[in-house]
Amino acid sequence: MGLTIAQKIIKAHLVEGDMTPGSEIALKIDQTLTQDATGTMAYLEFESIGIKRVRTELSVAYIDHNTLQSGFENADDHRYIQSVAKKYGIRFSRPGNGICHQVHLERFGKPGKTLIGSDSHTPTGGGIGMLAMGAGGMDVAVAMGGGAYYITMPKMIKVNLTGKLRPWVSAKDVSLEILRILSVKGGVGYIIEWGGEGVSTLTVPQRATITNMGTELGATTSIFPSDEVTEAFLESQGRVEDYIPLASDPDAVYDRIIDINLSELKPLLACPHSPDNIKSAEELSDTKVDQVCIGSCTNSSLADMLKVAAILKGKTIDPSVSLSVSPGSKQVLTMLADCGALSDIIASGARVLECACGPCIGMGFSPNSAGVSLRTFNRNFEGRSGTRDGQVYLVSPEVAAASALTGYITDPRTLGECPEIVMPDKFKINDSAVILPASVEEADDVEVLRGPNIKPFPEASPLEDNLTAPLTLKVGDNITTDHIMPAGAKILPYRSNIPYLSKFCFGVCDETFPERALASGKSIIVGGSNYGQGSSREHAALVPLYLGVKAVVAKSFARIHAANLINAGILPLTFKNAEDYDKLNQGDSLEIDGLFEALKTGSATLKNTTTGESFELSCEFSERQQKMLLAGGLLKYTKGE
Ligand code: MIC
Ligand code: SF4
Repeated sequence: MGLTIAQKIIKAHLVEGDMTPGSEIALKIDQTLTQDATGTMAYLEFESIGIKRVRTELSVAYIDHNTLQSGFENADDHRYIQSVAKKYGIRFSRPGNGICHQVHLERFGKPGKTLIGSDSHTPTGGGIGMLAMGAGGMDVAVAMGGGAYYITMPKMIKVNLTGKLRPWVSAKDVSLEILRILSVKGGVGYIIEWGGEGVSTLTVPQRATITNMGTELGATTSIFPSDEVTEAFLESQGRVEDYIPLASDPDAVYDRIIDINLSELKPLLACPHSPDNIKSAEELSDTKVDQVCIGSCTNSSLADMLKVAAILKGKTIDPSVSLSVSPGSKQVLTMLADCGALSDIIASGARVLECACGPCIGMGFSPNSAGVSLRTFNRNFEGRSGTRDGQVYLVSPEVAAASALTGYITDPRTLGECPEIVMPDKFKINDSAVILPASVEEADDVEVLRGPNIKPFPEASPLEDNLTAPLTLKVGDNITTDHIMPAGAKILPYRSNIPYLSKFCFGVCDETFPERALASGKSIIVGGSNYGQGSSREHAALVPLYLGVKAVVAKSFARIHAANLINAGILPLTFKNAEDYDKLNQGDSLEIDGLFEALKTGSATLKNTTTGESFELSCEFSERQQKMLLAGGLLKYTKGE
């Protein structure tokens, strides 16, 4: 039987397990990336493993999230990451060099390689034919130490593309269309492979926009073939030697095939507060817009920025709109400046922000109260913008620029002819903002610089056979990690200070939770389906761990968050009958007895001692996961404690 592209890369990197969908497999990881908001914790964990130098082909530490430096905290963390990178053999991408996924695509990604990153949008690398996955910091730490990365062997979806995007319609609209078809849970357990004759019409940055937002589908990752378009991109980045062709076998088997005709797509938006709440721009054209933000790892390539500049050229944005533009990398910004497009953006009235995540993670540029904000980003979860009642819509750069000019949600097709942009044959290469690590000989003398904001991280105690604890929080479906552990300018600087962060845990849902959980000592959380969707932040597990959470019982879990819970030593258990969710109430006293046996049989009984009812839970874990849970998490398991 033929293989898909992803299956070929998996086969070439398989170190344990067999490739039957649903079973656990272990993969050799060629490259890792971290960003600063998850990186500090990942490097603290890496240090605690006690290895002298990373064992990957390439590891890069990016600084792109926490760039505000409104106090010493971020600056200290940056220094810490820079010194750790120097000591342990990791390249350090300085603040200002750009968003990790954009820079990695430009300078480091290689078709056919495996990459894990402590950021959920690592699948951006699938645009260049990499098997690139988001992971928790601990998993990245272990991979840097040469350990394998464990996933459940995914099933395969093929999206068969035909036709060609029409003027004013963009790769972002392809992402929004697949979200409309599949929803934010539709990709869970799958790798999404993009194929068909339409693929050759898409550039690498367009492909990367699409694989980037595969994360919003819950997919393990998304991937494109590596073809002449990939080769041309690598050539223009001065690294054609990294090219290898990659295609699926003609008789490759997919679990599901979805057809999308690119020629039929139109400009779309994801409405508040979910990336799968899709409407067309023409339907929403009466909606007044207060703010427009262009950038993020989804839409900050040179081509996207040139398109925006061409739309804005010679015009002024509507007086009621505030527009921000954050180019994705120093390379993009430099080339925009060199060709004069940056001047067109500035002259239109835009505020040009640094090459970083910026508003996407609530680092400034929060909208006004109840403000309508159009963003070329990938997530519009409630409160993520920093304004609790902000109304965030996800859009393409074309819709963003058009709407900034008119002050209303605008279908850009109403603006007349779409301006043509000319892409250069060669990108401007200057890697001076990537600092190389010390040599093996010099590494011992490098001192790791720690600031006072770094506090020890919590570690779980080994699993106990009986868990008796109150239900301290009950939440609904699609709870995101932004609900569990919010980000934003006020909180992000404390990512290496779990005790401080814990005060904000579940703040969007219930501000009283942290106090209640601490007072209870041990507790259990109950959730709906797709619990923990969104980011890879392991803080969404470490902070509940600190607050005494021992188990989360949900209808289903998002992939990375479930792994983070197990890594932290918290039990993710699922209802065997989803209706049992309705029979539990916040404040109930719960008991799960015989956990050691339950791990072996895969079934546990949850007793609600308040009502006297009992429910069956699925407690199915691989042997490795069982050992981790028994030991009290991944680090203890890895160190053999
Ligand atoms: C995000 O987009 O939510 C983030 C911020 O990039 C996160 C990582 C983090 O929380 O630090 C992600 O996507 O994994
Ligand atoms: Fe940064 Fe936003 Fe991308 Fe996350 S989604 S990596 S915050 S740009």
